Amino acid sequence: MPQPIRVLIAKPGLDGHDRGALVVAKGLRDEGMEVIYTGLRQTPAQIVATAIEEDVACVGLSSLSGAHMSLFPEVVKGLRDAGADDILVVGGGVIPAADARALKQVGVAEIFTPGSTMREMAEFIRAHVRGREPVIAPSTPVEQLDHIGIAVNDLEASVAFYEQAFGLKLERIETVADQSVRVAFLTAGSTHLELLCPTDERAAVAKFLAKRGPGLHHIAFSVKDIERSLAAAAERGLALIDQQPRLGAGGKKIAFLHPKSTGGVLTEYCQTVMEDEAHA
Ligand code: CMX
Repeated sequence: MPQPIRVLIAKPGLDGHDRGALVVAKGLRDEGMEVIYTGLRQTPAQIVATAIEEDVACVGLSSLSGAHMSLFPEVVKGLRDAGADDILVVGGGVIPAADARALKQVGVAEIFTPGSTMREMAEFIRAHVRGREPVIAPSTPVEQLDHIGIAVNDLEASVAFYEQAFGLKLERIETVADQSVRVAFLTAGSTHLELLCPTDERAAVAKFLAKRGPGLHHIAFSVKDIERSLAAAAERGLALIDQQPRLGAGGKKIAFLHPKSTGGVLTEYCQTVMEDEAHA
């Protein structure tokens, strides 16, 4: 497993405001990085020492005091003098473009000004940390188990079974033309069962029923950004059945991962499509 990137967020100098630095620390953590925060009013020498001691791959300097032109280069020089110039240094704050250009010339890899997104910062760091193992972008964590798919031969009879045996409530029945199935969704606490019945003998579910008989067919995780989750899954070596999302039940975007790469369990990602996106 690739290790997460370790980042030191540091506040050099006398600047007493760290809200921005804390937001960046949290944002990079959400991007899967391990973030250490120095606290306020650090000297460049303290930052260099902490970066080396904590074995970070990147130092993110934040300054709002206007002293970035002296403090940032001191950190770069300190790392170089200590033989740790493989540590990537980036900076952020209210920094004029001319200063940013000058800082880049002395070894600050990038300057992020207000308006830069967390994604931009994280992607820059991932792409530029040096001398380490290649780093794979983390998957966005799944939101929740959206449903469990169960292949059935008779949809109505199976709905009645789950209603009677377990008191589940039928939410809706619909046909998913793209997958050649009729599906019934039953609410089961905070998740759902999706009963799947083929409408066509060439359907994936028909093949499954013929080979294995009725039973557990797949699990589905809801995700925030399905394209990104697919890209991250592919990067991790998981086999994608769908390279691009398709239209699934409930008008959601769906995509499947092959069971041979997910421990024998056919796994689906699904993403609710926003109203405005659906009508675009
Ligand atoms: N869970 C676990 N393993 C499965 C599986 C499933 N649901 N379906 C097939 N497999 C296994 C088979 O047992 C077989 O394993 P062995 O090689 O060890 O025998 C292997 O996968 C290949 O199976 P296959 O019968 O030859 O079937 P295909 O390779 O043609 O297709 C799969 C398998 C998963 C790629 C195909 O079913 C698929 O594309 N599924 C995704 C789409 C889908 O299932 N849609 C229905 C649901 C739609 C919805 O929820 O709306």
